[in-house]
Amino acid sequence: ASPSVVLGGGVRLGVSSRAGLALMATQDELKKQVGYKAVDDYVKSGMVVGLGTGSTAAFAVERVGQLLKEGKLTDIVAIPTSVRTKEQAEELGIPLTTLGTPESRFSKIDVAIDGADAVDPQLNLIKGGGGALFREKIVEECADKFIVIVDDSKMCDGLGPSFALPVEIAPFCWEHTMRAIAELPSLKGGKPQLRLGSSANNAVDGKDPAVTDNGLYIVDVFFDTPIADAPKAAAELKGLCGVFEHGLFCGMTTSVIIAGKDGISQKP
Ligand code: ABF
Repeated sequence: ASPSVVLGGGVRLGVSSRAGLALMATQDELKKQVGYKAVDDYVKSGMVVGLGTGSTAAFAVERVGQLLKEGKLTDIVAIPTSVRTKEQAEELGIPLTTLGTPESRFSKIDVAIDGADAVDPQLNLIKGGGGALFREKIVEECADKFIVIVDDSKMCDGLGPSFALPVEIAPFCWEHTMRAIAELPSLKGGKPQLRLGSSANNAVDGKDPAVTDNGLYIVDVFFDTPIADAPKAAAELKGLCGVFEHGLFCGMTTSVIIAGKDGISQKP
């Protein structure tokens, strides 16, 4: 994918025709199906719920709000993974908290529901196309269950070629950090590129770096071939000075709910 057409991260789809718009409508329907199913199957009254970010997760947030309003869910407290999601949840009247509250009840999350940019056969993920990867990761690590919701376009044989890997880095000496990322043995062949835009929440091409909710930059690493060992790459990235967080989510997924033209499936 060319970064010049990207909104957020390494998005693949170009939509300029009627057929393209129809495809988007279909994909939206698939996203809604998995978003609603995840909430219906996994969210129960009294739970602390991690709310993901992105167009698929937005349907899960919508469903939580809907069920609360109808009185079918009660006593829910939610932790949003981005400013965008916080605003959506507030509009829907979903009670919110953060991981930072002293009440022990909120130091653990019952279930987190979120989208992904790519899912490999081991259910490792690339996330962060929307720039919210740090808050997503910390919330989802605290969750007893992490439910991933995707349409089938996100499933891949190996992470990398289908969607660029986002890495959140400090603005200070960012060029140095980007070079260090390019030199990591486990990311061999990866081509890092600074994400541009006015902000990670409303990324558009421009000459300023995109800035995340944490005030940091994002580097998108583009690959022609799959990352050979995603857990190793995750560890090497974390070892780099200047890297705050990265979009490899390895060994975190409880289950992936996948919507395709032939219906909904789930792994495992
Ligand atoms: C979040 O939203 C991100 O981790 C991921 O980048 C993105 C997926 O967005 P969408 O559901 O809009 O494809 O889950």
